Amino acid sequence: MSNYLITSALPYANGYLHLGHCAGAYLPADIFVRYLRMKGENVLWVCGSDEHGVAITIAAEKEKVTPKQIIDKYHHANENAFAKFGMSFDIYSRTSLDLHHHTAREFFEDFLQKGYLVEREEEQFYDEYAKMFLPDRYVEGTCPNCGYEKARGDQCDNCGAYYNQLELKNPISLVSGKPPIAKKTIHWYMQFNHFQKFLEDYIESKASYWKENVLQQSRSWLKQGLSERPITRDLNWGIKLDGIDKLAPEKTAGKVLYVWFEAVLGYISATKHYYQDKNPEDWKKWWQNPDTKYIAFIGKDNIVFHTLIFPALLYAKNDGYILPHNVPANEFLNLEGQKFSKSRNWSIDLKDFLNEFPDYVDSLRYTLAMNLPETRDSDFTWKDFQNRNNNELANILGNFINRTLQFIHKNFDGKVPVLDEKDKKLPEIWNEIIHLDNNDLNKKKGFLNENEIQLIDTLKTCFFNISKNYSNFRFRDAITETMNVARAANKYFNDEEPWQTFKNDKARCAKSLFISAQLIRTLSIVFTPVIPFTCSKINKLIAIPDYTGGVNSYVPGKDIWSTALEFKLPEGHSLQAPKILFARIEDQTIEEQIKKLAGDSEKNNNLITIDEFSKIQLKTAKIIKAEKLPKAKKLLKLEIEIEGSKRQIVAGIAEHYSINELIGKIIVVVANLKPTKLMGEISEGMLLAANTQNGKLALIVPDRSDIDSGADVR
Ligand code: B3M
Ligand code: ZN
Repeated sequence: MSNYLITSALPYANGYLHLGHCAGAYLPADIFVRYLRMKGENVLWVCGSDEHGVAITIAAEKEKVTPKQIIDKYHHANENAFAKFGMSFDIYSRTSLDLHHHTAREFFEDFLQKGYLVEREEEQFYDEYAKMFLPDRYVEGTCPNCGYEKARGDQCDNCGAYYNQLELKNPISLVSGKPPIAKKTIHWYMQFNHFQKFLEDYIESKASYWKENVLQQSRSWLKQGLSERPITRDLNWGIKLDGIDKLAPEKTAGKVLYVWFEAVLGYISATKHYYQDKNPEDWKKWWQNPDTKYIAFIGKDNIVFHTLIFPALLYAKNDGYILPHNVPANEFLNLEGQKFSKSRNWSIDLKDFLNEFPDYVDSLRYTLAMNLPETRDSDFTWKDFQNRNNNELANILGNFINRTLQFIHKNFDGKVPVLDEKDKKLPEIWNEIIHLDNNDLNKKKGFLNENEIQLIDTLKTCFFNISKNYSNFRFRDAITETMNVARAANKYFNDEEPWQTFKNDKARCAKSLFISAQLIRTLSIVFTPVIPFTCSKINKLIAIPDYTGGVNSYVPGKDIWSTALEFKLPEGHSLQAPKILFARIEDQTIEEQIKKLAGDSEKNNNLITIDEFSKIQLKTAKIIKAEKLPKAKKLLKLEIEIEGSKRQIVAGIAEHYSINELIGKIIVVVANLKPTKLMGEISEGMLLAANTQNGKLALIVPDRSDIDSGADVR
C-alpha cells in the first residue's frame, strides 16, 4: 500500500465552474483517486476555493457586492456542483480560513528570517481619488510597444508585449477613470535565484516520466534564469501582513501576500483543515513523509507555479516537505470547436448542465473522460455527448447488463445459474487462471471452450492495459480499454448464443449465463473510476456491497480492483430485474442545446438594440486629399469633407485604391468615432468598406450620383 496525496488546482471563487474546468484538473483527479481507492491505496485528495487576489475583487466590483459576498456565493455554489458531479474530495476547503492565513504567514515569516525576502521600494501607479495602489488589471493605457489604446497594466492584448505598468502611456485608473500618479511603495521580493540549481536538478530528476509540455515549460523558465519576484501586493483583500514580527506597522499597512504565493500553500492548509477535528498533527504524515507520492492535477496555465514556485517554497521552508512526484497538467478543452468564454457566453456551466441533465452525470463524466485534453487541446460537442451516451454507454455497456439480467430473470428465476456437475470447478479454475501469466495459462486452457479462452485473453489484456494507462496518466486510453471490456462481454454473449443453447444444451446455457453474471461485476469494478453513480446502481442490481471509491465507503488496504476479473457471485445468488441504466438522448434534445449555445452567444455579442445602433452616426463624405504614410504600406491618410467641415482619417486601403481613384469620391464614414492615433497620425472617423472573398476591399459608395457629402446614412 502506498501513500498518495492528490491535489487539484484551487479554483477561484469568482464565478461558476464550466465544463472546461472540469476536464482540466478535477475529473481526471477524481478518476485517478477512485482508481487508487479501488486498489486499496492510502489516498488523500484535497482541494478548495482560491479566495484572494484581484480575480475576486474584480468580480465583486462587477456584481456590486463585497469580496466576502463573492467568495461565499461561489465557494458554496462550486462545492455543491462538484459534489453532484461526483468529485470525491476528502476535503474542499477555502483559503479565506484563519487556518490558511496562519500557514501562509508562517511561511512568509520564516523566509523573512532566513533572509530569502528582500524589501524594496519601487514606484507604482496610485489612484489619488480611490486612494489605492493599482494592480495591473486595474489600469489601462496605450501600449508602449504597438500603440494599442486599451492595453492592460502589464500586458498588451493586441501585440502580446509584457512590460512594467509604469511604461504604459496615458494610463487611466479603471477604478476612478482618472489618470493615476506614480507613487513609491514597499514590497518584499523572494530571491528565487537561490533555488535555481536545486530546481534544475529537481526537474531533470523527473525527465523520464513527466509530460513533455510540463518539462518544456519548466525548463524554459529555468533557462531564462529565476530572478527575485515580489510576493506582496497593495490590496485590501487578502492575507494581511500586519503584526508580523520585525516589520514596522507603517510598512505593512495595506499590504497582502501575492495570491499565487499563498494559494499553493492552500493545499497544505486544506490538509490541516481535514485533520482539524481528528488528529491535528496528522497532516504531516502526508506532507512531511518521504513515503508520500504527491500528485498535483492542474491545467496548463498553472504549470510553473506547481513545478518551480511551489517546490521552491517547500524546499526553502526546510521542514521536510515533500515535492510533487508528478504534475500531470492538462491542455484545454474547447466547446464545439471554440475556446470556452464566459464573456462571449460560449460556455456550459457545470451547475446548468446538472440542472438540465441530472440523470446524465455519468454520461458527461464518460464523454469528458474520453476527450480529456491530455496531450493537446480537445473538444466537447453535444453531438459527441449524445453518441457516447447512446452508442457506447447504452448500446454496449447498458445493453450487456440488460440482456444478461433479462435472460436470467426469464429463464433462471433471477438467480445466478447453478452449474452442471462437470462445470463445478469453473470458478476455482477461472480465478486461478486470471492471475497466471500467459505461459501457465496455456496449460490450463484445456478446461475452457473457445469463447471462454477468447474472453479470458481479452479480459486479461484489457485489464493490464487499463491499470498501466492509469499509472501513466493516460486516462483516455484507460477508459477506451475499459469500454473494450464491455465489448468483449457482448461478444462472448453473442458467440455463446444462449437463446439456442437454452433449447438444446441447458448445461452450456447455464454456464454462459453464470459467466455473464460474473462479468457484470467485473464491469462494475473497472468502470467505477469513470462512472461511479452508475456502478453504484449496478452493484444494487447484482446485490453486492456498494463500493465505488467514494469517501465514505473507502477502506485503505482493501483491494477490490485486483479481484475484478474473478468469479465471486455464488450459484443461486439473487439478482434484481434489469433497469435502464442509460436512457437514450434524442436528436431534438441535442439540437436544442446547440441552438441555445449559439443563441446565447449571439444574444450577448452580436445583437445590438436599435438604440445602440442609432448612436452610430453614419454620413457621406467627400475625399479631398489622399496621401501615403511613409512607414505603413497599408495605410492612407485622407482628408475628407462633411457638410463643409474638413477632417482627417487614416484608413487601411492603400493596397486597394490608387490615390487618383480616390480623390472626389463620395464615401460613407462613421462620423462620431472618438479620435484616435494610428501610426502617429490623428484619425477622426472610419470609412466603410466591404471585404471581398479574395481579400480585396471595396469602398461603400452611394448608389445615386446626386448624393453629396454630409448626407445621413441609416
Ligand atoms: N486559482 C488559478 C486558476 O484557477 C488559481 C489556481 C490556484 S492553484 C493553487 O486557474
Ligand atoms: Zn501592444
